Amino acid sequence: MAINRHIQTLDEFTIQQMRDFPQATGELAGLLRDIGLAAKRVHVEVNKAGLVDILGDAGKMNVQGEEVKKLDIFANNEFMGVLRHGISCAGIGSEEMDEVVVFDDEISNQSKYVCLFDPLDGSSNIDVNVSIGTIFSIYRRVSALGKPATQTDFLQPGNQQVAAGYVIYGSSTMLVYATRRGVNGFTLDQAIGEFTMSHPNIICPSSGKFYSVNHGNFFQYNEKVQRYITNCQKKTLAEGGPYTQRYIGSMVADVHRNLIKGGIFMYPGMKDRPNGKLRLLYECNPFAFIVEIAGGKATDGVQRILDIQPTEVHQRTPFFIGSKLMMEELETTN
Ligand code: P6P
Repeated sequence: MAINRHIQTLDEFTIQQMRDFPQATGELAGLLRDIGLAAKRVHVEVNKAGLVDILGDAGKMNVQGEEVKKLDIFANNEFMGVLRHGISCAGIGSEEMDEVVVFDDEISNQSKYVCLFDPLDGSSNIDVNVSIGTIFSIYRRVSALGKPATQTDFLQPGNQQVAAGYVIYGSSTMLVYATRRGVNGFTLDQAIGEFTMSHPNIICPSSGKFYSVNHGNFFQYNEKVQRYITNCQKKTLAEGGPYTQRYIGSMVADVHRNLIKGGIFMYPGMKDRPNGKLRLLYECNPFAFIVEIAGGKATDGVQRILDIQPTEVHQRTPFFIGSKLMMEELETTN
């Protein structure tokens, strides 16, 4: 008998995906459900951040030399906690931790996957109530099962990702994740406390009218990037313009908007920071995977983000991502 489901929850969807692959062990489905659980807990704290003394800097500096706010620490501990106590993850890397954490217990050592997280990206926006997000990346281990995960498991190129996703804590809380089968978005229904399918099979429009870049750094960018930005400002109606410049200062929000409506997001290298600001492993790779599966493109200005061979967990990269035709126009700008 066909079960008539108006709206699928994230858990139901991951289980249905598993049913479509009889050989699946259910570990990936379980891992995604664990991430969904931690995201719900972070959602609760983010939504009351203005009410309790959880705001304000924790006083610590993270590995990036940035002040760490208490919500960053809470989010990091939540995601690490559910994965350490789950059965699907052998260890995690995180923006908030200097080194990767290998769980090294009997169950975790048998787990097939490792995860990388930016537990709360854009946290400098917490105090002014701007949307922030969690970004995650999932790899199949290359090290032997039954033993602890190794650094090599975390330093795989982005084209080896099994799944990647993000949570955006905005006007509503959404979890979007991609596997090679597609990109799907789930909105948190607080009435039942479940992420429910709201954006099935997300496709990134081949072009758009939004370009996202920090204009304050304009004269730090190379001439090619400056020329592309200037061209964006000059787009006529006949050329698909006029374009709108939208830069929220929270990458999850900017890239999410461009994924849904079309557009391009840029965090270029600069004269004093040739590798830019964004991190390859837990910011750029996950979004590059998601946007490519949805039909868009992502590069470092020279090569495909997903083809970069990482050498360290917190390495940075210039980042250009978005609609296919807008990315190709950037690439052909001389
Ligand atoms: P800037 C937030 O700190 C972040 O990592 C991204 O979410 C955001 O896109 C970027 O930095 C903003 O950086 O230098 O333009 O303020």
